[in-house]
Amino acid sequence: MLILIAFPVLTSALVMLFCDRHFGTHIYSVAGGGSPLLWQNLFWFFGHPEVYIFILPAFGVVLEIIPVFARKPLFGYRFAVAGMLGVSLMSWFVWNHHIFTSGIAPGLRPFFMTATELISIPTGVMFLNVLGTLWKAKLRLKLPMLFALAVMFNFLIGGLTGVFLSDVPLNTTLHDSFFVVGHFHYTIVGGEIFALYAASYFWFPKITGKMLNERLGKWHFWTALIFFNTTFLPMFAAGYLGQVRRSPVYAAELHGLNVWISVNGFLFGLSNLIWFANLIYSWAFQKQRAPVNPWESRSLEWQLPTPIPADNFDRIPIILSDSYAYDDVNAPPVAEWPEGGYLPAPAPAL
Ligand SMILES: [Cu+2]
Repeated sequence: MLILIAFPVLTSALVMLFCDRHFGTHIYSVAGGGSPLLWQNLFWFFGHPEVYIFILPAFGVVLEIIPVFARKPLFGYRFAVAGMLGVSLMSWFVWNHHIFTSGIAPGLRPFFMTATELISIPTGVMFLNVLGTLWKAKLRLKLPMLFALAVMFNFLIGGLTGVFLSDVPLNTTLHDSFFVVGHFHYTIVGGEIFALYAASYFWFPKITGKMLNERLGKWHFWTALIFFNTTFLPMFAAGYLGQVRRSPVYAAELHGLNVWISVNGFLFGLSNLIWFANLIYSWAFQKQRAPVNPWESRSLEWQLPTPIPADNFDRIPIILSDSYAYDDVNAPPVAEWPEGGYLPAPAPAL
């Protein structure tokens, strides 16, 4: 829904930009009576929902993985769904927080400040879902779970600094500083890229029929988590001390901090090579086949054999019990297929 509404706005803005550049119109240029602020408004009317277009699938991955490894149903499933719908709706009423300092009417700012602070409530609901699921659970700390927990850790910092930045007095001070860069990367990299890591370790066995190597995965996890944080956490300090972004000029007293950030940024980059190496090694060179359902997930895709048949389900499965009924030892299998079929053979030991 967000994509359907947001992208046409960006496309229209780009068409008008194209006309300005090539057909002599002045939609955005002051010289011809146009308004550059119109571009900023159109871009961010697309741009803020866009960050939720990124993060909602990442939340979906995390909320799907955590019950499997906590062996409990997702706490407050309906609230999680309501939270996602709430975020989707509210994401249309916050875009001006990107342009508080651009010369918009100051009277507009309290509305967008309040709306932005309110959107942290449905986001916070998803933290409650995760905490409630982890509560008193016996965790299986496998790689997908470690990365899912890292998403929650990183995104907590990303989300809280977002509340800081939505506040107009702080925003006008911290605008275009490294504080913003740190906040952005805690959400987009610490949240979404880490969710991509989690998803890769989780679904790799179903996609390729091979497990990702556990030892390489542990190395990837610890180096990525540590170097991600040692790169981006100091950015909040650098920004607060006055380091602006998009500038080649660093104040002398911030030299040490900036060098630290650069070195750790490269180390974080290198940690991704371990991930790539693992993907290639495990897929191409590892002989051992993965079990059909290595994580004992109750989700439907794991009830299919590996490799997944061409049409996924050749017959519509009959659902016998809840996909999240991890706490019910007497729960029947998730699904059965009429006239037999896809229920997997018992998983061979790893
Ligand atoms: Cu925004």
